[in-house]
Amino acid sequence: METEAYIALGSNIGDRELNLLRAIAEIGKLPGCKVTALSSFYETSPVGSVPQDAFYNAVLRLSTHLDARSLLTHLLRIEDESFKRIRTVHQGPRRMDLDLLLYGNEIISEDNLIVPHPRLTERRFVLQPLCEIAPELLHPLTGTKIRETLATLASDETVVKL
Ligand code: PH2
Ligand code: MG
Ligand code: MG
Repeated sequence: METEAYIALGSNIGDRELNLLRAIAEIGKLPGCKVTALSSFYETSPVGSVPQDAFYNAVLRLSTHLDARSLLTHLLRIEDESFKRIRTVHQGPRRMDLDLLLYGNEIISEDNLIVPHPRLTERRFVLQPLCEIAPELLHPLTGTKIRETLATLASDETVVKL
């Protein structure tokens, strides 16, 4: 069965644009996967308690035959192998962060696999690119459209379309 999944990409170390482009290419090569939509790239102010450089963020839609757990395993492998991610500072700087935002309408709550992504509705750096490619998409838990969630979001993040 084919499922539409949404993945958030983020990078704030090295050549951020090139990192995003490489990650998109890698995701598109995963078995049984096809990238069917891609947002613009955005430069975004860092969110959270760790002081760090600005990010490039984007969101893509993937049509996939992989189940959610296998897809997540592949995403973490790309972070580790292709971008040599070292997990030191929690929520700290990284060459590539790949987060599974949505997997069809599924609601999953397992170790290291929570879908929809719990912070999806709070972060402009995710909602804005997601809204660009899926404004009418309904959040599986709240039933709210992405564009409505974005319109009512109170957040002082700077998110600039590149
Ligand atoms: N990722 C984080 C923490 N803070 N801020 C921005 N702007 N973009 C991110 O991708 C991001 C962040 C941890 O995953
Ligand atoms: Mg993240
Ligand atoms: Mg992550």
